[in-house]
Amino acid sequence: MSKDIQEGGKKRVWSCNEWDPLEEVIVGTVENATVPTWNPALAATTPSHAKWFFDKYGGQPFPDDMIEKASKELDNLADVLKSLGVTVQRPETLDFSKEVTTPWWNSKGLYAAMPRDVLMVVGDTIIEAPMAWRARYFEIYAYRRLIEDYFKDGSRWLVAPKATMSERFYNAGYSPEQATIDSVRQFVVSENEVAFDAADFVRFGKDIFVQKSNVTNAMGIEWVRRHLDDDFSVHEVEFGDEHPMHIDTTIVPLGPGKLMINPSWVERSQIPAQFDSWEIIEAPAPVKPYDSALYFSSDWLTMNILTVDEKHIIVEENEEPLIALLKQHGFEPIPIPFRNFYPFGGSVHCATADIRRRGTLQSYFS
Ligand code: DAV
Repeated sequence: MSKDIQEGGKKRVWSCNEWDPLEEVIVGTVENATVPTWNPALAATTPSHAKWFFDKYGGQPFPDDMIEKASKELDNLADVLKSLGVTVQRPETLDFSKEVTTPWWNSKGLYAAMPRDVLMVVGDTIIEAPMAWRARYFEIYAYRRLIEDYFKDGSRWLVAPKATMSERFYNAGYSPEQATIDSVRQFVVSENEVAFDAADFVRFGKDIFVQKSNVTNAMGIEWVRRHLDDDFSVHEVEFGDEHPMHIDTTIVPLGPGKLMINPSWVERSQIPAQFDSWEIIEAPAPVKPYDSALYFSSDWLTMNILTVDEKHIIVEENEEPLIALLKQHGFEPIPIPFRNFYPFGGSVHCATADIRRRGTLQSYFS
């Protein structure tokens, strides 16, 4: 990689980690969000208490009041970011209620609420994730006009191979009740085709950590590894979440040398040796009760924060123990209301995707 590229130069697309000063970001939208129908891929990670929601609304739009309240919070997040000098882009709204037909299956769509899941920027390259839910097969097209603009402005652009998502893509024998057998984690995605969501990766400059999950398999990890420049190393990690999907409520960097961990899923012995000299900070328990049930995620959306720079971190305003902890560690948290977005399956990290952060490509591990 040339020195110019290592330093980002004047590139519009450039982001190497989670904490350098944010300059351009995509904020998702819940417009036209459609509730998926219950299926094995969804059941692998969705809390069982939430099944009634999918039984009642599957195939229909999310209830209007949910959309309305979450939209306001997303618009406010966009405004807060703009007030901090960050350029904010929003995806196009697709008709997610439209059923699509492939040679193997039919499905409606989901939403364009979580750009973090579908694309990631590594250096000057945008990577489109292939995804692992049928309802998300065409989701990336909500971002295509933006990506085409970024490409015209000099970005590199990698599109991972789309799986068929036919029966062979899923493990027919997978059961969420038997997610670990003889100490070996089981997943609903098979190893027959490439699968990954971008949110199973977390970037620390030249080192990128990734977990296998119910949407990310070994082939997916290997695909990313082989397509990145030699400057990058992709390290696989495994933690204690029995039903993993996306790493951004498990380990979350707060800045160079500071890693926040989920104390209920991460044993100290599971933290890779690279972090031996890092300060490990345990996230406080989520603040309950919630205004609404969480249909797609665990409670740990507490940890799903957005670092704006090495000082400022956007957090959900009710998460007071987290806010206090961040202050104790010298950060200046920026609390915003975001609880009405939670039932869509994420918080501010999921709802955004970095396009540009100022800074250079570095190694943060000795
Ligand atoms: O904690 O259930 C949610 C992260 C969504 N991107 C969890 C993972």
